[in-house]
Amino acid sequence: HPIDIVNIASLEGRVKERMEAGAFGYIRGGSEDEWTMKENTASFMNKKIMPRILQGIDHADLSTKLWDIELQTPIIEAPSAAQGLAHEKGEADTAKGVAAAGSIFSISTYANTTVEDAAAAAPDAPQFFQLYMSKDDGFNEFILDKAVKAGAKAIILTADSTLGGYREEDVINQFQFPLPMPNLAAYSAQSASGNGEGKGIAEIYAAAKQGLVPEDIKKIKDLTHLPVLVKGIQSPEDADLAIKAGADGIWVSNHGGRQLDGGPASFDVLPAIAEVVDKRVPIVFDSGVRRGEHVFKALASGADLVAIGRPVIYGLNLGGAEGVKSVFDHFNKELSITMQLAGTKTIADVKKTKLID
Ligand code: HOC
Repeated sequence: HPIDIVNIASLEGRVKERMEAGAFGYIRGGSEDEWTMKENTASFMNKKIMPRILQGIDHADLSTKLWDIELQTPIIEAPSAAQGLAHEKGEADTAKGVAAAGSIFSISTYANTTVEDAAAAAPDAPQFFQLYMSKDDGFNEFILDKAVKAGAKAIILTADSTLGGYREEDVINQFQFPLPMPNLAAYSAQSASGNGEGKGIAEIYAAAKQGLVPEDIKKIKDLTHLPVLVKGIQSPEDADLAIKAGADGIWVSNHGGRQLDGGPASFDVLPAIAEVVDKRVPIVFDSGVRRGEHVFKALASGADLVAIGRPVIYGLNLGGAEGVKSVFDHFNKELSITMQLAGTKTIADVKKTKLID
C-alpha cells in the first residue's frame, strides 16, 4: 500500500519499530564508527545551490536518459542484497515499485529472489544485474548467463567489496541471513557461502573474488556483451583506470558507508571524478542521499543519475511495491520543488546549476 511520507529520514524510525533487530541492524548499519556513513549525508551541506529567478519556470521536467534507456526520473534504485529481510515478496515487489516510478531496478547477486523472478515481476522495465565476482569462475559465468537470459540491460561490477566492512551491529546481533539466496542455490557447486541461509556476513563475503583487477571489466563484457558500470569508485584515478579498461559507466559510491570507514563522503569526491571522466561515460552517484535537494546537488556536481538504497528498502518494508513507489514519489516531489525554486526546468538545466561553498 502507498505510505505517507513527511521526509525520508523519518522512515528509519518507523521501520525500526516493526523489523526484527538483526535484520534492521544489517540494513541500517554502517561500518566501525559509521563516520563515513554520517558524513555521506552531512557533506551535502558543504555546498549551496545558487538559485536563479525570473527564468519563466512553471514546472519541472524530471525525465532523462541513461544510454538509450528513457527514464521518468534521474533517481534509480541502488542494488541492495537480501530484500526478503524487509518484505516477504522482496526484490519482486521492489522491481514492481521501481517500474511504476519509471526507473531502473538492479538485482543483487545476493538477492532473495532469482533474476528470472525479478524480471518477470516487471517485464517491461529496465533491470540491471549487480555482480559480486566470485572466486569461482564457473559461478561468474553461470550467474552472468542467467542475468543476460533474464534480459538485464547492464552489469554493475561491485568493486569496493572483496571483503566486508567491520559492521559492529551485526556482531552484536550475531546476524545471520535467515533466507536462502536462490541465485547461489541455483549453482550446483557449493561456494563458501552455500545458499546464504544461516550464514553470517563474513561467510557470505568469503565467496568473493579477492584481488579484482581492471581486466575483470573486459572479462564481464566478453561474457555478456552488455554495458558494464563499475561501482564503488571514489578517486579520479580509478575512474580513469576503469574507463580505460572498458567501463561503460562509473558508479561513484562508498557503499552507503558500509565498507571503508574513515574514507571521504561520496559527495565530496564527485566533482573531481566528474572532471576526469569529462563526459566520456555516464556517472551514477549514491551514498547518503535523503532529500531531493541532495539529488539536485549531485546532478549539479556531475552525476547523470542518483541512486537510493536504504530508503527503498524502508519503503518496501512499510508498503511493499506501493511503498517503494511512495519513496520515489516523495523524492521526486522534493526534487521538483528544488528544481523550480532554483530556476531549473530540466535535468540538463540542473546539471548547469552553480553550487557555491
Ligand atoms: C560478497 C558478498 O552489499 C552489504 C551488501 C553485501 C552483500 C554480500 C556481498 O551488506 O553491503
